[in-house]
Amino acid sequence: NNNDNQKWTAVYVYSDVAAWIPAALVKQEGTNAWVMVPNFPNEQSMMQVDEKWKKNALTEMIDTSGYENGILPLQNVDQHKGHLCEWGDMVGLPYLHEAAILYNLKKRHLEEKPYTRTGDIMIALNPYQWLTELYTNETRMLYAQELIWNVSDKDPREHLEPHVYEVAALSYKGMAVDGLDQSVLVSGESGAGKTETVKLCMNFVASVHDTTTAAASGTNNTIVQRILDSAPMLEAFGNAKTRRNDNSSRFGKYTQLQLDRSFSFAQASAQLAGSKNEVYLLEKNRVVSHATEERTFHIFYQLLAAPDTVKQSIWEGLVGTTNESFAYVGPTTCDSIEGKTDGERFELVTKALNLLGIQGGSFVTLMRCISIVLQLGNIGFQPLPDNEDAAQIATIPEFEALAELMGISQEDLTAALTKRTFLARGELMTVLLKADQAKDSCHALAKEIYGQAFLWLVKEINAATCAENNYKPDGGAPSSFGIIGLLDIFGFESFDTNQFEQICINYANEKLQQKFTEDIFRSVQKEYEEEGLNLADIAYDDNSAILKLIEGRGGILDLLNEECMLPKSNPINFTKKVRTQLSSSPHLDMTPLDHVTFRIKHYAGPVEYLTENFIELNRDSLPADLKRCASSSTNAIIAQEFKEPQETRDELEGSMQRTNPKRAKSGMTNETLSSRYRTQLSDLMKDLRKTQSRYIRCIKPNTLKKAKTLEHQTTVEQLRYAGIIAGITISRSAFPNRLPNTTVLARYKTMWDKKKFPSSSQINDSDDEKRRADCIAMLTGLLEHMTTRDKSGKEVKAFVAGKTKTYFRGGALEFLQSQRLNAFDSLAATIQTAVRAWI
Ligand code: AOV
Ligand code: MG
Repeated sequence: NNNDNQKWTAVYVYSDVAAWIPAALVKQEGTNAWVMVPNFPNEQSMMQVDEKWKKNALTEMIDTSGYENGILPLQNVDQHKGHLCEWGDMVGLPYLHEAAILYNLKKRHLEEKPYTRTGDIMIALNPYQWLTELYTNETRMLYAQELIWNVSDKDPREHLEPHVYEVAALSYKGMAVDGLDQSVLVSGESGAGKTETVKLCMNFVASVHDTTTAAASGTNNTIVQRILDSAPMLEAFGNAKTRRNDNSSRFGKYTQLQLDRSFSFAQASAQLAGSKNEVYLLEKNRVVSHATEERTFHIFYQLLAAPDTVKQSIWEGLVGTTNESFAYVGPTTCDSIEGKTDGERFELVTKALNLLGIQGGSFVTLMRCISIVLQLGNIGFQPLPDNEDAAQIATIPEFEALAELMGISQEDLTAALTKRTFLARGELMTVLLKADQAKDSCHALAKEIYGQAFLWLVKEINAATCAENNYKPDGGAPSSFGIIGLLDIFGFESFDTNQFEQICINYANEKLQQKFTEDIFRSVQKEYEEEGLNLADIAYDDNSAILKLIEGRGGILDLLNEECMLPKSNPINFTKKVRTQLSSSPHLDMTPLDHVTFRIKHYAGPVEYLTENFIELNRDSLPADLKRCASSSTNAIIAQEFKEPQETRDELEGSMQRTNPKRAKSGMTNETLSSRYRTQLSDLMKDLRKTQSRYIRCIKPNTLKKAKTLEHQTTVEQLRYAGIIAGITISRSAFPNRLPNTTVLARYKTMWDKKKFPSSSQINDSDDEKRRADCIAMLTGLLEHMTTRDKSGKEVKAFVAGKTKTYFRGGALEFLQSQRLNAFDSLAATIQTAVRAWI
């Protein structure tokens, strides 16, 4: 609570019955301290807190198990910390909330156990140290045997530690045995471990492939190697060192592993036959600028660290050879990522590209694209001596090298960089650019060439790895490919300043959250069905209204696209439209802000967006002159990727039969970034909805990238952003607490007045049905006064007993517990009286 600048520290106490309960430490008296547990009706008053005690103990979480009435002998605090109950699967926790989850995760993190389940969700804390014994081939085989082939009769969940291999194995099994396509949705903030987690999943599937297909042909083993190599290769071109992660993915990725289901159905094994990648939102801007302590994409450093002979074969004649020679790269103190130098990485990337068939001429073409980008960064302009408003090239040797590399005449290239042509009233007009505008042209061209080279590479990887092109089944044609999709996508972001990138990222997260909510709802439904419960009770809020605000008809993206079409668009007008036309949305915060800001209340919390760069980034269009010029390059990748559809070309050449005058007028030939992205996300969601999804939520335990360190505040925030808390709220919305029927009977039987509420059976009966009957008989009596009536006058009990578990409505379990404590109190009083009498 930060009110009045007064900091209170929340404390959570653990007790054997109520698990973690938020509480305030209240009083120290001699060796005892009192803890106020707000949920307990009999302890509502707040007493004075001893300062010294508060300082030493408040920031810690304290175990009170073994103590009744919240009385906690101080001398035992330390001793008890080591004996806290720990849950590999948190679904067993009778009280499931932030404190409980946080404590449990922290304890496991310190014990080097990075994975924890909450039901079907796997939480993965980045250990920031390679726990090699966790990722051996033996471990992979253990999870495969237990979970895919069920070699032992034991319930795997009971004796296997939670693991990313568990998720991979269950997906494999779901695909190979149940015949359902699968997806693993990995999310989390930057540096939380998404990319590593996805690679671990891929390795798992490849290992299973190796064991089950020892006799597989050489061709198919090459495909597996290509699939595995494609991940680090995309990292070379799409990852960069940032403040938060030395190997940060600057794009989102959905990899679909294709498996030949017909391979050996009887043995529940499916051969890895291919893969396809879809990429989202590469951060192209990083090509032209990056923060001092960060780097641009790895490949630039790797190429510059390559042996001279290699460099010469690619760019003889280029000006400059070191990082410092190029404005887009510049000096860096970091020349190795994840233990390998840029030079070593270049060798690996070359090998991987070769394996994909990108060798010889096409390797040189790709590397020349990178060199062209490098050289574009070094082109400078100056005003013409006789005209301040026009520019000429100031760096002649660099420019000559660039023109040669691109295979474009110097005249054409100069014209494209320093002039702009457009159609106005049917006539082709030319405007000269100022020096800084010409420099902007260079930046725009560099970004676009890099972006297109990246997309080209993705296409090549797909062509070399997809099963349709490459897989040769050992016996006959494959009947169908099963899919295991692996999604490695940026998690929810909320910074001090949030711009267009953040709204795109958070929009994707809202889409995924919607699916997550649906899936949780479905799993709760399934659990209730298995317990034989009526479903009428589950209700939940989903985030469709937020999605409507962003992507719906007339929503934020529509308004942005409209603004982008206007010749005189500007961020203030756009922001005004959002704030007036969408004012009825409860998710748009209308608190007065400045003219270029609006705030969306996302599922994970409110985010304030600064709209200054929205229009420019959403347009994402290269001026037509540059596009045309690039398409005439002799570099095959650039020529191919910049080729325009004939119709557009005709328009710009001045054809009078324009089909879309508005588009031609503004020189805008591209659809906007957000509309492309919206389509991509909608396709992704369609694909995902055809699969059975599993969730891995990666959590970054600290910002120092340090092992065995967990920061409470940031970890809890991530749990919220990951939707874990929201998910739990849904699954526990009707019944916040649950206990196995065996526990209910064992714990509360002393309070059961059997004469008043007779039961037909004995408590220790081993029969599920009888136990359930006993629970009903007992709890009907104990919780009678909490029974309410719904709108139609129907009786609503404070609990529902299912086949094996009892579900309690809010307050019911707390009430039982307080009654139990009172019973202990009176027992203690009786003993004290007896002892006193005896003394
Ligand atoms: P990210 O993908 O979630 O960030 P990464 O997967 O790149 O994060 O992980 C960041 C770093 O954390 C890695 O480079 C490793 O050093 C370390 N790491 C991650 N997972 C493990 C693990 N299981 N064991 C040991 N170390 C690990 V970003 O792409 O920035 O959003 O854009
Ligand atoms: Mg990543």
